[in-house]
Amino acid sequence: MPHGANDQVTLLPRRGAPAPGPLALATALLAGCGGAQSALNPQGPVAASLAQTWWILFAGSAVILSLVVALALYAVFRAPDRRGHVRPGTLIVGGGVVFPVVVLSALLLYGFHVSGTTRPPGAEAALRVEVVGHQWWWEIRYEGEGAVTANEIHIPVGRTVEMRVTSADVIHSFWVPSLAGKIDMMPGSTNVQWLRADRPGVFRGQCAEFCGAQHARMALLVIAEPEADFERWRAHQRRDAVAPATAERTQGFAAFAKLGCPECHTVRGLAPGGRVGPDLTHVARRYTLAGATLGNNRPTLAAWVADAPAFKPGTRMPSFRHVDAKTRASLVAFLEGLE
Ligand code: HEC
Ligand SMILES: [Cu+2]
Repeated sequence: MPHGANDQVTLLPRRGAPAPGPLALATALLAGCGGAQSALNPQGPVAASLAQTWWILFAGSAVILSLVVALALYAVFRAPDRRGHVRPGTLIVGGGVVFPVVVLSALLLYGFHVSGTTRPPGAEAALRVEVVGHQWWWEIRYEGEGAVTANEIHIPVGRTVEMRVTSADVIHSFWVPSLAGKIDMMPGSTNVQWLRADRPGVFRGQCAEFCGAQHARMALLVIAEPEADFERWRAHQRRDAVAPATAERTQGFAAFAKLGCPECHTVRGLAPGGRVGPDLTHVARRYTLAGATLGNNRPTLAAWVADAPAFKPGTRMPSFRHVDAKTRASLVAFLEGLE
């Protein structure tokens, strides 16, 4: 794997690193319960009610497991002539019929209640965001706005957001554990999910339906920010790209056109059309590249443009290794100008 790939969230030791001690391992496992991508670290109402369900099921299962283990130990260790007072009939009817009926009915009612809370408070709310799954990145469109981006969803804190999800190719699944449950992205139809972030923060999401070789490198970020910051971001995203301002960037733009990049990528205002790959109009403003698996900075941008398949074997973006270094540098300069 090229250096830097997937360096965002590293729970497992790198190959060749010394084996972690038990303490380090426990810390790593516990860290899995917090952080930017955990269903047990809810940051909004939908995720909170799902997390509560998780804890209730966990506690209930723990109680029932203890009970079963206690009964098994009793059966094994109590002398046969002294366990006569637990009658088999009572055990079968009580433990095999009455108990499950009561517990499962209670869970069913609770389940209805939870699915009620994951529905939106009212249809009025919504900021609508369309998310289209691609192998292996996310296209993000703000309804009626002309704002299109990739792998990075900005939302205002405290506002209900309607995610309308679909797919351009195979089935994917949209999952941002800190904010909501999973929802399938199906080609040819649209599924709707609601979420709200109650706190500002950056939350990581991950494709949750195996979608091909690079499924594991199909992540995204949700950036929840105060309303004013969000509006500023959105106003900026709506704008077209500015024309290249330096000689190098102008060369880079010419190379961009000549090498066929616009067949797959749109740069609004300069090179409209392509939708095979991410919209690059404001690519320089994004935190990450390539499905939130690479930080967005000059070395990673240069490495990606030179040889994308080295990072994501199987990607539709071709390698541009054959292009001379100077032309590639001008391409990177052009992309860096797409603020
Ligand atoms: C045949 C289609 C195709 C062509 C041609 C192509 N790309 Fe791409 N590009 C893609 C796809 C698909 C992705 C998304 C890959 C992924 O993350 O899985 C991508 C991703 C990118 C990204 C990362 C964007 C982000 O936000 O993650 C950049 C930058 C980029 N391409 C630049 C270029 C440049 C510059 C050229 C021309 C030299 C080019 N591409 C040519 C398909 C293409
Ligand atoms: Cu996927």
